[in-house]
Amino acid sequence: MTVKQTSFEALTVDSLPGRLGGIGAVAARVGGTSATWRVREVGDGNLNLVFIVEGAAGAAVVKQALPYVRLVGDSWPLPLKRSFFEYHALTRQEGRAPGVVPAVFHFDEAQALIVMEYLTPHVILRKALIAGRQLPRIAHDLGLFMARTLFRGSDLAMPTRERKADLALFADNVELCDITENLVFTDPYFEAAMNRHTSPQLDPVVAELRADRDLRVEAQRMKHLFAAKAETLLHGDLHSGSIMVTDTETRVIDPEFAFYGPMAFDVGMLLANFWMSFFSQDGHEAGGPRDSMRAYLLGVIAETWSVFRAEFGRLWRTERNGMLYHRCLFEDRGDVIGSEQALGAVIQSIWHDMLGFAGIEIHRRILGLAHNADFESIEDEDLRAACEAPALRFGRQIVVARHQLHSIEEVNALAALIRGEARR
Ligand code: SR1
Ligand code: MG
Repeated sequence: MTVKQTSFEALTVDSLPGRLGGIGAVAARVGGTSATWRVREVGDGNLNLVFIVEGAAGAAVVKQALPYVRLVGDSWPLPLKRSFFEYHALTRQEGRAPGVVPAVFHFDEAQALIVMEYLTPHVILRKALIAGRQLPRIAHDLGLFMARTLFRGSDLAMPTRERKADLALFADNVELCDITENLVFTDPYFEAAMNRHTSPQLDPVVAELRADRDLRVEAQRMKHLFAAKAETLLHGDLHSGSIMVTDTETRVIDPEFAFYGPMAFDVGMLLANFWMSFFSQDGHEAGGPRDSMRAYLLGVIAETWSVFRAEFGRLWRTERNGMLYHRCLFEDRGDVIGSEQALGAVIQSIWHDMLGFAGIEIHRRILGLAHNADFESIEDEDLRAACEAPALRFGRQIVVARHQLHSIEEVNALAALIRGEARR
């Protein structure tokens, strides 16, 4: 008999079948008796436990929050309620961009656990890009996902009472916002205790960046925007480790950082991770040159932005039923040109903000606490630093000069130029 656990207790590989075997939605999905389930803990993220449970009928993933940051340990407590926000974000994302996020089978708030679809044979996008795989669908699928979730979660589309209620709900995701506010926007720009970087190779460029007044000012302007522009429900942590892929499917996972913030944040974080992959490819050439991978990544970046912009425009024309840019001021009085002008202004503001957020994401992954495997898996530290230094310089340029950059092709050309100069 399964006894319903009321106070939080972290699952283990051994306790999981007994604890979840009596939950109908889980038992039906996995099948057989829980005593025969095969359970593995596979979490390699910074925060949570993740189990894969397999049985006679199928499999499921069980994700459980821990009351602390897994990466650091129990010296850094973190509330379990992030699981609540992840669950609610998943349900909203499913409604706004159907079929992209994993299906949820069961949610237990007290145990901070979500039982969800096991995605197989999907792999984490970051690992695929490190391995040099060129996924044909990611730009299209992710451009659509971002446009749909960001547009449909905003006052462009939602009844404003509903959006304000949702904003209030997610406003309590304070501690995860606090992680982003500090680790992403502040710590990289001074000698914060938890920072680390490839040293001594990067020391000169790190000193240069931290001495850069314009960069510090612009980074804080971006942080101000992040904190103050409660525009839409963000994924909040949309990097290539939060995406699972096959050649034919792209799925987005892990929205525990969800909150109402600026649309450009998700877009900037995602494109930053593609640009980091671009700069890191020089460190993964043991199996042969990665020129075609670099060209592929710049193509992915351009296509993601173009699909995002096109889908955002389509939604603007067909689903703009919220209180912003009301049709009574434009289409209803025959002024389609005015509506298109307003759309252009909204896209332009996302564009410039996206570049600012992207540059900062690049900096924090090289200078802050939470690094990414694109660079970290390059064992030769001289080679790693040779990849990271131009990425840092590129990041600085797209933050500080973001209002002078006008097209994605121009930004990609800048990335190629900065990489080329570093290799001379
Ligand atoms: C302490 S958490 C560090 C990072 O891991 C998560 O995936 C987020 O990206 C966060 O910034
Ligand atoms: Mg995550």
